[in-house]
Amino acid sequence: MNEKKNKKVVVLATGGTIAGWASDLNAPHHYQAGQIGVGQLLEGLKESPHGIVSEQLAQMDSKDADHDFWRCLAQRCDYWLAQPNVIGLVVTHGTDTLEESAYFLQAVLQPRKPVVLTCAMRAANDPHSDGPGNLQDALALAGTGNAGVMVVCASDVHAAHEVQKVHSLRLNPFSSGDLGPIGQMKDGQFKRLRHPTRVHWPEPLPTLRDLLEHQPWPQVHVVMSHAGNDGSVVRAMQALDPPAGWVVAGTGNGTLHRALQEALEQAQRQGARVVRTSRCPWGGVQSRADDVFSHAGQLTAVQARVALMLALMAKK
Ligand code: DAS
Repeated sequence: MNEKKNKKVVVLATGGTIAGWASDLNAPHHYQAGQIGVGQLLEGLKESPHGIVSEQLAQMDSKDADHDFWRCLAQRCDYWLAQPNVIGLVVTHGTDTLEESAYFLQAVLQPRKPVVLTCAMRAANDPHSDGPGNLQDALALAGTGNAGVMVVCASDVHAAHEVQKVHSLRLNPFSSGDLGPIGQMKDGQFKRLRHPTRVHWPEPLPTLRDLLEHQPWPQVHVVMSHAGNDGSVVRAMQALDPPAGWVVAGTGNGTLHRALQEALEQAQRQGARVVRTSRCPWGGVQSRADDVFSHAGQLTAVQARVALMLALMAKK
């Protein structure tokens, strides 16, 4: 076997639209996510210069991702990344929580090899499916040696800590904001457009062992500030089943309705961590003189939820 084929790219399949199946091709947007196996996903792709190993980790609609799924995903990524002949990983994933899984994997693994998440917005048997092209790009990107967790979709390459799903229907639903993607895939080649912004971890990070020792993982809820928010959701949860933490997606520069502010200050007095973010997709939040909560800087609310949950599991 030639030297290149000794080098492996490992494909970890988890479901999503890329594995989706439309029962009626006259209405391909009516499909079930997570229906076909990783072997079928890989059929019909161009010959890869590297060997390919594949594992079916899950078959789910990623809206249902949970902490057990993340525990399994982190363990299997960690295992394969440690194999000397593995040069990179591809994770096929639903688009809906892909940004959360990407941020989580970057925080926990900080890999020195490529870990590429990819997806599709059309089902596998849709005549215009985008899955095969995205998967082909992901396999190529996983072989480039670019360290870190990345997302590839519609030829755009994003850094894990910069990407968000910003459109519910578009074939290219992801964005890295004003700076744009870090690169593009063209004919199997990675064309870098820029380097990612420096990753800032606002909280201490746990080791994988810390994560695996925690069962269950601490619950961190997200609440959004909006007109008329009277803080009742926070007060109800604090009375019923108080979480370890709250992330609040505030208006503008992370400002909160005063009733919500009062409810969260009470929650903080009761022992919950509270982190302030903005509900605006970009710009993040800056610290303010009257801050009573910590803030998550440039992180989105869902990224801040991951960061806070991980911090609560980090060994002091
Ligand atoms: N519901 C979506 C998911 O699995 C389907 C997709 O876009 O992948 O996240």
